[in-house]
Amino acid sequence: MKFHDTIAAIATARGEAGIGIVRVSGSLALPIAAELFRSPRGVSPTELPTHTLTYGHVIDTTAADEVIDEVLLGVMHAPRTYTGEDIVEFNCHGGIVPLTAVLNLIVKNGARIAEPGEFTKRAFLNGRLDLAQAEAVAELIASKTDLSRKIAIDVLAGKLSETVNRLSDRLAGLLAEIEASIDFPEEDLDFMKVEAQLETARTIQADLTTLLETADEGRLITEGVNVAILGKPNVGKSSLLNALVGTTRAIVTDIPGTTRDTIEETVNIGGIPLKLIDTAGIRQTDDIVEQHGVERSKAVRDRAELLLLLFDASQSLNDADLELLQIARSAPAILILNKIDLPVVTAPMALLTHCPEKCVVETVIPERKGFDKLKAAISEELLGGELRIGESPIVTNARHQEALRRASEGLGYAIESLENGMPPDLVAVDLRIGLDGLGAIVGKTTTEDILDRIFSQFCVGK
Ligand SMILES: Nc1nc2c(ncn2[C@@H]2O[C@H](COP(=O)(O)OP(=O)(O)OP(=O)(O)O)[C@@H](O)[C@H]2O)c(=O)[nH]1
Ligand SMILES: [Mg+2]
Repeated sequence: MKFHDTIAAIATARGEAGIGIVRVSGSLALPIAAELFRSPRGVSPTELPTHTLTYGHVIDTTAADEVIDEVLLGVMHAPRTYTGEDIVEFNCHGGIVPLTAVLNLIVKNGARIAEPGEFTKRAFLNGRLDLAQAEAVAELIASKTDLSRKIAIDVLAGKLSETVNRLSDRLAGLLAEIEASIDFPEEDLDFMKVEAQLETARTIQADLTTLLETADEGRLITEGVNVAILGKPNVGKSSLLNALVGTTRAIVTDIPGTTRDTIEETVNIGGIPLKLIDTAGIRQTDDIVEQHGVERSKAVRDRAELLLLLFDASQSLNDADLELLQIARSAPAILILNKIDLPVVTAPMALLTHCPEKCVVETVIPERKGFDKLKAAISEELLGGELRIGESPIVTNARHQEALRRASEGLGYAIESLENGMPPDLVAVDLRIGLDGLGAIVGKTTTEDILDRIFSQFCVGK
């Protein structure tokens, strides 16, 4: 695809840094560089070999050749570039003023400021990346843990697309076979043939399901989970937050009712970003501020995807404890029996009689005693144990999950139709829904407005 305009943007983050990059892509990239850039050797950017860096200055020719910045100019000729077009990159000094000055000169010479994600959109439209790979670029940039980085880099390398394309090819093969029996109807009486088609459809469906099953885990890894820390006053909730975060984020005192408002902090446990939410201790109180805090704790409890429920081993269970145990019976929760360094009044068994299905972890939070077990219990509760990232790709993107679901649904209907001896043209319709779903992941069957929505979420300059 050929675009008529040349786009430019500051590709690095705003703020002060050693370098900052202004990227230009399009047919005017080299002529614009020739206009603005002077090397001491007097070589014009149009004569520079591709994929090289050259030292020089950016000059404003309309202001008596004023030097704007000292730069390294990167020159990359189409088609082996990120966008598939000619690209030049001005490696400037990393401050917003020099960068903006260079960008303004580029625009004055005929480029247009790029929309968010427009470089990557061009890369997609020029066939340099498929849609799943293009989205992985944004996911890589936004990754919060090393694990989400690893997954994104795999998708960028084409691991997910390969799997999806293979599934797609198999489905297309089946569709071709079934369409052939529409054209030659006498053959659809062939029982053996329908059995073989069913078998093929079922194996494709099984592989599709395996891929789809990675999605819940995958989204957990990239998006993280809300984890509420709940318990009666003084049980050690804020101490737990601080210990897991590794700093004194929340105030800890021996006065019950210390925490009044919710405090949130993200930590990485077992590769999953957990948004820990410390709450006010739950009790009946006349203090207005504390009452609001208690209300807020209950609201947090409702939107959390995992509850860490704290109990004090040195005290007997009270009404607030019993209420939490009641909640734990029907919610994802880990029971933490804290302060086991003190004379023990409440034993794990006392909690287990109320919630026999749950895991109880005994801790001494200030000493981090029991933390390995706690972290293992959190991973177990969220993922059912260790993360399985290996050869097969993991789906982390909501759009991909939805498309796979659609594909699986279409294929499911096709299988049903085959089982019930429906005419092949009906089976074909369902198979096409399946193919469309798979095609949407890599961008073969994606509409313009979906593309716009995807790329508008990118940062500027990418
Ligand atoms: N002995 C002992 N003391 C602990 C332990 N964990 C926390 N504490 C102490 O218990 C007190 C209360 O701790 P916090 O973390 O403020 O308790 P909290 O649940 O946040 O209390 P509120 O904010 O009032 O609801 C502090 O003095 C902590 O040092 C423990 O395992 N053993
Ligand atoms: Mg507290």
